[in-house]
Amino acid sequence: MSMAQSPEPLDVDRESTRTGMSKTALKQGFLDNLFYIQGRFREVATPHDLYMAAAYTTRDRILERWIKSAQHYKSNQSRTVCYLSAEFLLGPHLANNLVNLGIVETATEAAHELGLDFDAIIAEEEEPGLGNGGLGRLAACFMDSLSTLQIPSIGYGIRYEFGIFDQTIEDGWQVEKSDNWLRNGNPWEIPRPKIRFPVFYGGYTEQYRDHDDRTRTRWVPAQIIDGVAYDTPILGYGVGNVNLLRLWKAEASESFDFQAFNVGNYYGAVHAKIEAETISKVLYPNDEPEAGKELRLKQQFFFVSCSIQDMIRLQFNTVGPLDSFAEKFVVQLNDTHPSLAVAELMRLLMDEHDMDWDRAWDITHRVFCYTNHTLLPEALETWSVSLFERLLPRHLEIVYEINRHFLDEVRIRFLGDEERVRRMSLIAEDGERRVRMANLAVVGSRAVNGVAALHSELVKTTLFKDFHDFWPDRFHNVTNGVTPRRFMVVANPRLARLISETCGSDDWIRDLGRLRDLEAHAMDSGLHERWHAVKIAAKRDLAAWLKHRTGVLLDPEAIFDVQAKRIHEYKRQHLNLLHIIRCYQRIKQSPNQDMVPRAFIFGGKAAPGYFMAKLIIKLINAVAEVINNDPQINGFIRVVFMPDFNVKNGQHLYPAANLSEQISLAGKEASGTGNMKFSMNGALTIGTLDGANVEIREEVGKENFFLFGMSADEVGQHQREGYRPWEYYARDAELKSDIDLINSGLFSHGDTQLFRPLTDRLVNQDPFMVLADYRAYIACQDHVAEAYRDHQHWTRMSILNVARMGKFSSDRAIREYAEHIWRTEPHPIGL
Ligand code: NBX
Repeated sequence: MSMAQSPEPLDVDRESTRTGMSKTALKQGFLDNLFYIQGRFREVATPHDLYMAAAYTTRDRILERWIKSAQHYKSNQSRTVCYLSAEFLLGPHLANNLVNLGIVETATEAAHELGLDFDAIIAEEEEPGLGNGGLGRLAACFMDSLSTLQIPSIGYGIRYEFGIFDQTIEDGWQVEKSDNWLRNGNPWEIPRPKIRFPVFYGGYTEQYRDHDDRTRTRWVPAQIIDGVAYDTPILGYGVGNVNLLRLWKAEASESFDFQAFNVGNYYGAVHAKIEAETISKVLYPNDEPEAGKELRLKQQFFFVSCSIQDMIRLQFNTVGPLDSFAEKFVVQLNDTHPSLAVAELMRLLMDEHDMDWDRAWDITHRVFCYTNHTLLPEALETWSVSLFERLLPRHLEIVYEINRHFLDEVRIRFLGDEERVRRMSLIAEDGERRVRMANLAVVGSRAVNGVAALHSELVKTTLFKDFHDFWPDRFHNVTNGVTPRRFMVVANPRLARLISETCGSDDWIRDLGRLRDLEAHAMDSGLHERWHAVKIAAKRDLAAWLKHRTGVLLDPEAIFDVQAKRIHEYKRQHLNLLHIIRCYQRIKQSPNQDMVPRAFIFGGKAAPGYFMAKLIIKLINAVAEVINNDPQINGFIRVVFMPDFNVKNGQHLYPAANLSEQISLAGKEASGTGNMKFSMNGALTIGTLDGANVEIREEVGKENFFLFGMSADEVGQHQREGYRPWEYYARDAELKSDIDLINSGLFSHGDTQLFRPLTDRLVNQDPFMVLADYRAYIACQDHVAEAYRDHQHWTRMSILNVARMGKFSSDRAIREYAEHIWRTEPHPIGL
């Protein structure tokens, strides 16, 4: 960090050092914060001190807008969207907030004049990794769009002390390191020690007679834990609106505390405190398959209970009586993780606020809406009735009662169809009795949606077919979107600048449909040259970054072929690997052939307990080691695994990609959002007709998309007819030789057994039909290589991909939720 001379004292009044947007105000604000918050002067400040001062200087400017927004929303009694999500994968705040404040240039100049390395300050921020992948990142994009569209909203979730693990690669294997993201403090959050709610667990319920001699139920818990609010402001782009992300931290209770149970037992008291705090300690790192862990159920109830209690408090503070609760609030359930909210709102309305069942249910089922993110059966949440009863005895009674009312209605509609009743029940009765959280979410909500057109169809025709028969109007589609602020403006400033210059305005940043203006220039050779230069510059940056972190050197002229997402068999990273091995064998067989150079880049974490996914990472690294060190290959193809793929590192990847791998088995990827991020940055997609790929292809045009593989219908048909992967292996000599090469030990220093679990699974079971799609994939990759030779044409396709991505802004998605599902209005806050 270069440390220039102190600037002359600056002549600004105190007020404007907190809120002023001028360069002078930013400089003085920064120096003040460095001094008064970090307690440092310039000459001894560490890079982290500088980052903290920059963060506080930025936050100061957001807080003024935040207070204004809160005042406006309160006095207007605005209808509020509450987005309940166990995960918010925010990514670094600083650069994003500067973009949304519109002061990137001023701040850059201010830093420069202070002799500071602005990029180094931005890079200093450790991201809050409070999510696993797509679902958590979607919640973060939605928060950005809610603020930008000026819709009053609160995101509710958990303030995990440890987010998703940091991934390192050792000897080719994934090794997990704990993510101690709060270690150096978090300048973006404001603790609210007085916003605190008790959360009950365990114990029993009992009936009693109230003052009107009515029979009521009360829950006598065995444990009470407090949830304390930590607030992070979420600023919209170019608007005065700032919404609230409220995350709950678990603490030992003040009321039900030590004195009562631990008189004279100091050690026990401290132990109780530690136990309480474990609830918000760590994010569960498994994405799809459900583990059914008690602590996870406790986490879910913890944040749900705090959030609903907070909403009731806000109702009393603003509107008043609870009767209008469903007019004041709409709650979106991000998957089933928060679906206990249905039972918790019923409990609070009845047991704490004196309502009878019918009134409470009338409110409850008008408040909730539920988004489904997966069809994979192993990912659907269920909880054993015995665990549920032990932890949440009152909620089990309420779930039973909801079920009784619901199944009575089903029986009346479908006389005698007990099989249907069994399928739709909130309780699974085959084997150990379990609570079906997805059924609870559907029954408790007035709207249910999938996250891409194909997925929403499959939701209606397969997963929730019975429910769709029963309530056809309840089902909707809202195709996912991502925020162009983070994934274009922050991640790829060069491209953003070029687009604004070409279109003559930066309106596209808030209205992504305006990217269409690029189409008029798609044939312009001047633009082609600049477009190509922007891509090459991003590829150089990424190459330098990867060289520094992995030692692998990539050729910026090569096709950057990228697959970055969680490692999962259904996403088929191993199909990509089979193509790499095919390229390798081809070069070995005819070393002098004219081939287009390629850099194969992977990124993604595997769930720590998912053996097959971890073996895929090992195989990627093993193949990389052999190919990258084979002198005969001579760098023609290179393979590299980017360690620790997260939001921050992803921002290096999207701008540099030429080819985006979206190759899941059709019908398995609900939407995908990485597909959108790549395409917005000018990568072309090679993909199946899965999730949002279908709609991306519709938008960009089929001539600008590399399609391969079976459709979801064909997959279903093939499976019904009986899928026999070993026949593909036996019949296709190249496929056989690629798999055999893995088994030969070439990639494992002679160990012929290491990758057997993977190759045996492919040949004998292949649940995601890698072998069935192999031939089509290889053929399609050959088309990609041919197309890349024609630089002009490729660049034109790249421009058209970006020009036609308007639909995939999260602003469009949020507008659809607001109009069709939430029925909320914008509340603009002036600047
Ligand atoms: O949600 C993902 C889907 O797989 C994507 O297709 C989709 O685009 C995205 C947003 O709609 N699901 C996902 O990321 N799930 C999880 O991360 C997850 C986390 C915890 C858990 C189950 C799933 N217990």
